[in-house]
Amino acid sequence: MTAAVQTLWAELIVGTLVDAGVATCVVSPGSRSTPLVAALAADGRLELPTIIDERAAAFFALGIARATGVPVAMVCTSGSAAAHYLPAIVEAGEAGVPLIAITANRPPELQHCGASQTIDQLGLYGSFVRAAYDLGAPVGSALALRAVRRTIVQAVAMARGPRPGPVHVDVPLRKPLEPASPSTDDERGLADVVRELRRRPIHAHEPRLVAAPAGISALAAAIAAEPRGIVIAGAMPPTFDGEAVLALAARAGYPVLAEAGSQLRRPRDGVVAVDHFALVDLGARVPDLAPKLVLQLGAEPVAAGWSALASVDRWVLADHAWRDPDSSATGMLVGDIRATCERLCELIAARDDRGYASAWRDVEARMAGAVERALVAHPRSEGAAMRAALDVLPANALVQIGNSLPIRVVDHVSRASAHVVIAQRGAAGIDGLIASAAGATYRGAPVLLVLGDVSFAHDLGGLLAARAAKTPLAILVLDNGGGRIFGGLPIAKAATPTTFERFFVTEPHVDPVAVATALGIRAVAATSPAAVAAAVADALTHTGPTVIHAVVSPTGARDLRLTALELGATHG
Ligand SMILES: Cc1ncc(C[n+]2csc(CCOP(=O)(O)OP(=O)(O)O)c2C)c(N)n1
Ligand SMILES: [Mg+2]
Repeated sequence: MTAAVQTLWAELIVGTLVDAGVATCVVSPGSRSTPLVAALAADGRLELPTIIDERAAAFFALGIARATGVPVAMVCTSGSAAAHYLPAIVEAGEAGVPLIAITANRPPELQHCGASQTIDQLGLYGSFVRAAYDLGAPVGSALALRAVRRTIVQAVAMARGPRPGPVHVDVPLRKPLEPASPSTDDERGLADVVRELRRRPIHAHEPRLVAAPAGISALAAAIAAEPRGIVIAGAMPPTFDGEAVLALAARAGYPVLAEAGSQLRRPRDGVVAVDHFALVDLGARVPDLAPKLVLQLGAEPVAAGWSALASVDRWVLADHAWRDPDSSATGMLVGDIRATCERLCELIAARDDRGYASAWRDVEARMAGAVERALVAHPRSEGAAMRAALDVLPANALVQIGNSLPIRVVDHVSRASAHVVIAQRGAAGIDGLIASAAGATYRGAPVLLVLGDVSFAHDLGGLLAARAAKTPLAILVLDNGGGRIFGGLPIAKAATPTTFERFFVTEPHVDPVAVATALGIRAVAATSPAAVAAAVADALTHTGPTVIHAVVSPTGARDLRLTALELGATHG
């Protein structure tokens, strides 16, 4: 192996990434990765955001890949740098987001001997990656170069499907790390091999999972026989096209109980949209509504009440992984959901009897009205601030909703709209939300991120990464003085107030405006829903991040919910 061979090796890795469809590579600094970074810079065709902290870099890459559906590569140096990719890889693995983690490594002769910045990187990401490839140290042979190209093509294909997700490519590299040109006949011959390989087109179309026809027929028969059916949808990827699901619901006469993150919360002819199902007792309270058949898709709904459906005949439409956290599904159709729904539409007749859906329409109208009045009653709630922000968004904006209370509140207050809503429901962490929302700006539209104050404090490193946002990014911090979701858990009463505040609420005592300002990021405090609306509207006129700090009541989310339930129950 010579420096020139290693340079060709790196050029081929990078060139093949591009040839296989990768458009962006998030780079973090380091020395061992020099050949890769030099090749990335020389190639010139990839977008190369640079983010210092690998944890934020990986979340940034996750945000791009999740919002665009296109695999994103990321490159870092060896050692603990590579370990910082793990949280985003966990989310990508659970949520099915295509990422290619390329970690530079020391060559075999420097392993297991105390060499600096050297750890065992093989298998670092465990079962969270779809595949892990060890490229081995560069070798000057035509077969080895063909294998490099094949491995990178394979890695990108594995990231795309049939079960999209992260992959790991470990790349041992030797000193000297700086690029060198071929100077011997052998090296020039290998350069010809690389050129020839690059000339050959790649046809590596990833396989797609399609649900078994027998399963689809069985479900079609069940739908045809049962007028009292519903569609219930948790979070789906922002690239999901829900038209086929809505068309099926329209044909079957089934109401659609859609979470904001399902991409199904938009008006469609013939569909009864039940956006407030989180406020409806899906169990015994409203017998008129009790379904006999449930079609479920997406991540587990955040509304705890959905498990009241456990005893009902329930079919899960799962894109690529088994989804039945209650272990009570009667049917599981794993495969492309759109294709499944299109086929179901062909197999069933349009239903005339719409009585069951009308009962839901009435309940939905009542709960929607109750929420409007509750919002007026609680202007200092998370919901009022969030509603104000959502209402000023242009139609093409993306909305990313943080976990904990925001992901629950959004179901109460978001109106049917064309907005794509991004939720981080793979591992449902409060981590990396700022960095991943900044990545989502790569879809080319403005982004609104709504997150809690603890979540904001958790991703202060992500705030640095947010400076790489390509479009306006409004970061709305709902500051209710700590992790207020825990106030709704039994521990809130079981622990002493001091213990509860210290170990659960963990108020960060961070001033988001001061922190953002110190980083050179625009920031403003908003003390009312009207101020939030004005701040978000203004933020969307500036490329890059703006932090908006909204102090809300520590009991706001609970107050809003209880008032809405009360009004919905009594003012029919
Ligand atoms: C990475 C990670 N660490 C810890 C948790 C556990 N957790 C869930 S909610 C929460 C508090 C979030 O507080 P905040 O962002 O202020 O939202 P709020 O509950 O006030 O809406 C914590 C620590 C988690 N989900 N993910
Ligand atoms: Mg909070």
